[in-house]
Amino acid sequence: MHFFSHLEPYAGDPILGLNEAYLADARPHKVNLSIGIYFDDAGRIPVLESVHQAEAAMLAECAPKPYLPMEGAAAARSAVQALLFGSEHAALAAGRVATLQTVGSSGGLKIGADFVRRWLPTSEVWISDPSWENHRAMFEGAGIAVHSYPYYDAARGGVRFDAMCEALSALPRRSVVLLHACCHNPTGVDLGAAQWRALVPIVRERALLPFLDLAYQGYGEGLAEDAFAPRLLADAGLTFLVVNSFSKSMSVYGERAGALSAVCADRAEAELVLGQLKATVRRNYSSPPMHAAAIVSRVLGEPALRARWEAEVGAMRERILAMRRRLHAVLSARKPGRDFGYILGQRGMFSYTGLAPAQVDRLREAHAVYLLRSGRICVAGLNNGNVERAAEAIAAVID
Ligand code: KET
Repeated sequence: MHFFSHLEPYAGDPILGLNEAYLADARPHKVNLSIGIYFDDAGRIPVLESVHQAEAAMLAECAPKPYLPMEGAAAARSAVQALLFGSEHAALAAGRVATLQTVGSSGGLKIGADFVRRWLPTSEVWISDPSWENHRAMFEGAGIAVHSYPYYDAARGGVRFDAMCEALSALPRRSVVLLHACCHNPTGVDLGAAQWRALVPIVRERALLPFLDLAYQGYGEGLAEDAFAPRLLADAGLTFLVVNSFSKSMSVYGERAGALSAVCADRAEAELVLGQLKATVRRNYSSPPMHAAAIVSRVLGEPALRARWEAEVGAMRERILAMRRRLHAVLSARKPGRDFGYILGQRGMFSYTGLAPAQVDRLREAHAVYLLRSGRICVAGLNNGNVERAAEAIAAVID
């Protein structure tokens, strides 16, 4: 009996599949600019000292491992709230924020999507054009129709802000608008403070539900600075959802450390929301991972570890900026007629190069330089040992 022979073969994931192809490539000089992972100057995924110390203390305690509650560990949840909004924020004091520890921020997106589908069944989702490849798949997978709003201006390397506002102003009421809180993936082009402020009246007047994705906190301008958007929306008294991730900021990708927060109208509503989010978790994966919760609550909660972590995040951000400068210098020297200023202006791990799929394929096949076919490179894959070669290879495929 073949129950499954009718299945369509899986084409593979555009990001994870490329990373696997890179790992399987035997060429020693290969360069991985595909996946959004921070590598250090030796090309390794760092184990942060702050995280290592937290784990050493956990191991020494040898504590039992019960299930966590559906919503996750209380200490991690409140540490997340303080990191996102600042510990003194009025929305926290008012009890109008419901926070859930989730299985990475991907888990938070999935729980949020299922929640929207169940409780706002007529709402559809709008994502930026372009967005992280998986946003569409996740919401569609939850049974929600996904559309896009104008975002990236390829000609100027900026945001099509007027077109974006016009599109958002015309959405059906109660539409969900997915916004990258900082370090836009894949373009590296963020909204400025004035633009975020200009969105507030549109969100209020059209009764939109923002869904913020904050996967790169600390990689843009700084930990507090990168939380500008959730703080602004909370200050404005708006209702919204926000997922945040520690995969990148704590370099704990496989631990699946993330959270989903719902900022609600008042405490009573936040309690209702928390209850239904818990029910959604129970139906999905029952409860989140304990090790992730312990890392997050210790690193954020113990002052010495917290200070160490903040310095480590700052060093990762600075190293990426240094790589942006070197990439820019080599490309500018090789292609004097061209303006590569976009590399310096973009923020976070990614740079949108504008390279066409054929150029991307040539980089992979002829130069063993891996990047997404959209032209996105992960600048954090560059280091002092490979940046010249990668930049020369990119220059070689540009006419
Ligand atoms: N949101 C965004 C915007 C994002 O770039 C990622 C991961 C995630 C969420 C998921 O992170 P989590 O580890 O679940 O908290 N992006 C990189 C890796 C991937 O595609 O899974 C990437 O874009 O390469």
